[in-house]
Amino acid sequence: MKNRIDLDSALKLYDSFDMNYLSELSSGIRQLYNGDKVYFNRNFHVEPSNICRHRCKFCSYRRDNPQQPGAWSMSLEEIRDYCREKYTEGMTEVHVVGSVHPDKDLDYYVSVIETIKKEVNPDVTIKAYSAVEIDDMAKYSGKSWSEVLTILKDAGLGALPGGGAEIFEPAIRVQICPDKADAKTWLEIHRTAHNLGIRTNCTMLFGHLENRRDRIKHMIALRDLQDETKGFDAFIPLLFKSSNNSLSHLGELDIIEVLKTFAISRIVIDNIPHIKSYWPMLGKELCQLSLLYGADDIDGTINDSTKIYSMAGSAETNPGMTANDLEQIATSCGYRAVERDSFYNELSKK
Ligand code: V47
Repeated sequence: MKNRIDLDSALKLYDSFDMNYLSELSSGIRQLYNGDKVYFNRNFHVEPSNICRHRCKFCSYRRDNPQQPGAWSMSLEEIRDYCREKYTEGMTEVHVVGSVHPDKDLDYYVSVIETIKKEVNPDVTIKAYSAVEIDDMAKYSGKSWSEVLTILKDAGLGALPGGGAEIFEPAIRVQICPDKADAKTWLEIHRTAHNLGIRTNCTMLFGHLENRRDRIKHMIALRDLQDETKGFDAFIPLLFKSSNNSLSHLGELDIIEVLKTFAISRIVIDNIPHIKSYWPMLGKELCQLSLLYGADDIDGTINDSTKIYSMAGSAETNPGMTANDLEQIATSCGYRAVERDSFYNELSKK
């Protein structure tokens, strides 16, 4: 593609302090892709367990074993009951955020999807399991990534969330999450999913040990894969939250750096249609401001169903918003709120 911003030019822009220019440029690009729309959906999360083999240093959620305070593990019956409690008419997506549980096998992960599918409306999209979890399912079942993804797709998997990407730069990745899928594996699993017709999201965890150059390189790696497969729907910059984890001493980024990161991601990633601003992590105000720096999607209603970010210190301790609340965030910035399904098909107003 011609006239594409490269690493050094993106870095120059990132290093500048012209917030007005960054806002104008990123907003101009978001306008080209998404006009005056801000997308949202109606969804809830299922977090079946937080017991995890991996020891990511940024994670405040994981526990080693069921005996540790704060550990949980849901049976299929508990997942069914939880879906009954959280599902409400009109929801279009269930997002499953798991862990790599030492005692669960592929059959269990298939059953989780089948249980949710059976319990909620069968038209609901199940967005489940990060590439890291897919990698471990393959390892422990002796199957290939493609076989695992096909089995999950046949069970009802609709899309993969973007988690586990963290930061691709090996020198940083080895310090923050040394024992899980490396960058090459993460990208290859998403390539495999795209080739099987499974659409996915992608993320970047920023604000820990990485620098601006590492972030831009991460964005360019995603841009390169998207050139090839066109399988990513949204990029989600995930701001590191520093409470209750092994990187707490790092503190958190200031608002200017966060907004710059949104703008730069919209400018660099010129081929992924949506930049998602995930409000349960950012908080409502910062989410709203990010709409002026390239973001066009604010995810969902959530219905108080995720704990990852509140455990890491997010101000949103019981995250839940109504469709009206989400619409208000968009319209107060001069945008038009549009309800979508998981694949950005627009839904008519109810
Ligand atoms: O990979 C963990 C992040 C991710 C912390 O696809 C943290 O629509 C900040 O991937 N501070 C999992 N972030 C969640 C995820 C996601 C979230 C929202 C939407 C979508 C989507 C995907 O959460 C992990 C990691 O990068 N994370 N701990 C923390 N302390």
